[in-house]
Amino acid sequence: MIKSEICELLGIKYPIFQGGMAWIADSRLAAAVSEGGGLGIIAAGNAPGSYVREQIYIAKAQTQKPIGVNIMLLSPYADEVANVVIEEGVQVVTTGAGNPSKYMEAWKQAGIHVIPVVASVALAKLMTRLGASALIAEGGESGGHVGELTTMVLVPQICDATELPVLAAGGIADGRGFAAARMLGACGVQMGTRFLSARECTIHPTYKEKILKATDLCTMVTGKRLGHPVRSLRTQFARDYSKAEYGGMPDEELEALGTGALRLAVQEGDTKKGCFLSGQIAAMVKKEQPAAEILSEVMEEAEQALGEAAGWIG
Ligand code: TUI
Repeated sequence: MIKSEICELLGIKYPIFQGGMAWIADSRLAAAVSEGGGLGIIAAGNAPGSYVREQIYIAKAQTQKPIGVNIMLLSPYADEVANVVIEEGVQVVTTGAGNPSKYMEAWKQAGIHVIPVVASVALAKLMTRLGASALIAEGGESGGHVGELTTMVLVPQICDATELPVLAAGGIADGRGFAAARMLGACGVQMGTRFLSARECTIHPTYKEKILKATDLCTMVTGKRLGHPVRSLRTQFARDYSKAEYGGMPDEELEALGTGALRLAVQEGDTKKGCFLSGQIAAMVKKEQPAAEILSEVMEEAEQALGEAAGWIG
């Protein structure tokens, strides 16, 4: 059994978080992950507070175990959702795509464990000062909104910059990735793409199939020009968007092209207009399986990998 300080802090069995993927990580997936021993996280994405409140209710009816909520800081509803997590007594809040400083005091007052995603040493230091419970260091191999640095480069620097427990994210989908993350100084991992293959993940069957069939060079980053780079599968949509981005389409038109694309992928499986967010590791996600099985399999593989590593020393 691999021990981790994050398990003791949060009262979970395995040091594995499920990423708060917008439109995807709903109460069903989050409850299944928490029941399976990890930390299930409901994604607020761009949804209003009422949606998040409802998802929290549903998840709480399905599991007594801790559940997290991810707040996407670019959302127009971020302020509203920031209050909902306080009102609903959520135990863990993760944040993404920005700097959550203005909410930290209120969340801490409410006894919430705040675990921001950081993509730089500067933000890691600031979050440590403001009282975060742990940090998620997410490298650009991840799906969705990406920072500049890779996981390999980011994680050890974040670990050196803070005393807090650090979870590694971006490019991790199995026990080898988990073991590597531990070697870099992380106490655990967050996985997104791997959980797209969970049986309890309710994305459109076309989305799931695309992940299961993905190969090594299947993802690309678009959106750099507007300041919000996003990694997704290299679909017709992604190629068209990239062409428009580098072909000089005006900002407003480019913005409009991306609007609603995530929902179209998740709910309709629309390969022409949908944006299928995915990490680079999709190629290693091979089959659909229950979330609980993903968790136990990753931990078992990690134990084997770390056990083998111990034998390398003569
Ligand atoms: O947030 C994510 N992944 C996401 S958010 C999302 S929705 C979206 N839609 C349109 C445009 C952009 C996003 C889809 N996927 N992951 C966590 C994450 N946070 N990765 C990187 C960061 C990050 C980057 C810079 C966090 C903080 C940061 O700096 C903030 C600052 O002000 O210093």
